[in-house]
Amino acid sequence: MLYPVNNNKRISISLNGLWNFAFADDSYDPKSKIKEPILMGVPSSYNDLFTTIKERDHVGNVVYEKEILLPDILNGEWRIRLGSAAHKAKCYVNGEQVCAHNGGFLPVDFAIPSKEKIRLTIVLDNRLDYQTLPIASLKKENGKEIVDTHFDFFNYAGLHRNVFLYHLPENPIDDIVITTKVKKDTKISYSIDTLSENIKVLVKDPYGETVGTSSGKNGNIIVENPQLWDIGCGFLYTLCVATETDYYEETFGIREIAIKDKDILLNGKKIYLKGFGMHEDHITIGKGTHTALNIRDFNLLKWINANSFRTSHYPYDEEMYYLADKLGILIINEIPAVGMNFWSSTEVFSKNIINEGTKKVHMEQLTELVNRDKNHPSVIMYSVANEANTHEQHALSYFKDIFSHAKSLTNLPIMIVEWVGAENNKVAQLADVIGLNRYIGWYVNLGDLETSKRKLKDDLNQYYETFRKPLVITEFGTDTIAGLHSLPSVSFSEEYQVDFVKMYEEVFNELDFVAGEHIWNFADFMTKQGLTRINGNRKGVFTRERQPKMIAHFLRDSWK
Ligand code: BDP
Repeated sequence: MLYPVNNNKRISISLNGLWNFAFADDSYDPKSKIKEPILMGVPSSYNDLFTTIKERDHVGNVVYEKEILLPDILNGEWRIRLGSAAHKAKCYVNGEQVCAHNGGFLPVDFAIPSKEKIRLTIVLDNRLDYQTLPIASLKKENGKEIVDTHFDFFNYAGLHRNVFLYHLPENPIDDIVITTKVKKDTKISYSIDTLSENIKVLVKDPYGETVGTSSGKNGNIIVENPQLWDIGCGFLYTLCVATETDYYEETFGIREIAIKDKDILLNGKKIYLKGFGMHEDHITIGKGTHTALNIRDFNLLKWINANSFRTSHYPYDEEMYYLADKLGILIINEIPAVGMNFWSSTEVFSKNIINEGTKKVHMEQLTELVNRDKNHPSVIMYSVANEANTHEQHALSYFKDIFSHAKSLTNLPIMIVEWVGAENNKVAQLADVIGLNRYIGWYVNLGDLETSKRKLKDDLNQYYETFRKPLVITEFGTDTIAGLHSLPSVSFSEEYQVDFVKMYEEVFNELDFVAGEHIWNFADFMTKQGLTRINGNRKGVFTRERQPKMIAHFLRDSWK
């Protein structure tokens, strides 16, 4: 499914802005209009727009509603596209259900079966359980339903991303897939999904010059002396596809990712990842997207000399990928398979808590993710899970299926992000690159960086000895209160964050199989309330307002 655009054949109209909204129970009937609507801003999480805990922590359904007069065009098809709908969505047109979707971090796209005035109703459900991604337990406590999340970010919900009304011509171009090979003569291969027979294709460089042409649904185009897409150099070509009825331009970069022994190679050269695990998280709008805030984040990534980030712990808004494409930033693209451990002795795979139903959802979301992001040069690998209980015997059969499904969708390397020690890990062998989250010196050995250093080095060495794969340290960090200083450094101070990261980097510098470091986290972010969370997780290198802590200056220098 291609992103909605405006051109000589297509119309795309933003439905962002004011919507009608209501809290609702399971008996809500979309046949009639919301009786006493609350005004709501889209895109945004609804949670932090309210002033009471009851509204902020609401569990269950909410309703978004908008009346639209469709422009008078007879041919073709009007469609709606929600950038995401957290977490489960049922979509109605004039009270009739037209679509249902499970998963709050990927697009929902459906046709409108009418050509006139419509009432669009989206019923969203923020309840999560063991057969959703992310994973949570749905419980009743003190007569109230609660979503006991097994992940460390606030369960924001709402229409988080851009909403479009868009029009497709008859026999539209349904999809375009582009792959590139970097050889002596660079080859661009494309395949186009459409019912049209007469298809013309051309490739333009960023200056608008045509550098290759072709025709037909599938083909190869050779570009002489291509400019490669690279770190800090987001050189983008455009594949322009024209049929009798439709036109679409899809940007792409010419680049090749490979894994060789302990190294990650971009265009045949070894790279070292410097950057962060991030979150989509902002004051007031929660997980809502905003172009200006996205730009600020990219400007900070550039300022600090980062070259990459992981979309911990779910796919981000598409604009983040377009910005990364343009700016030459690398992305590890993660599916929301987070919370697959309960931080207790409970076995989640072996006890069939996470089961075939979960696996089906996991696979469906991987398919949707790769389908959405396949043409972004910034995406260099996919992460299939974060901190699952991979020491359990049954985790192996679960992840064998997940890995083989991921491999059937993409040629890019597949990562799993681990917390389990190498000696017990049953799954990491399946990955092309292993992501490792480590908090030695924080959750264990707090304050003792000397012992931590020894333990960390042994631990990483053991990982490499066991699996012989490149290792990216996908999380390490300390909660740090901006403005709290201490000499000598103690936990929660800005000095301790610097000493901790310095020690980790000293270890990484000694180990050539460490292919990258992603600090946890880019910025402070909101979590559920908890005794180890001071109005959220404070491991940010930047505050939630996107201002630097002391560590940011250290990293800027170290990553130069
Ligand atoms: C890791 C999780 C991450 C948490 C982090 C932490 O992957 O989501 O926020 O720990 O504790 O276990 O800060």
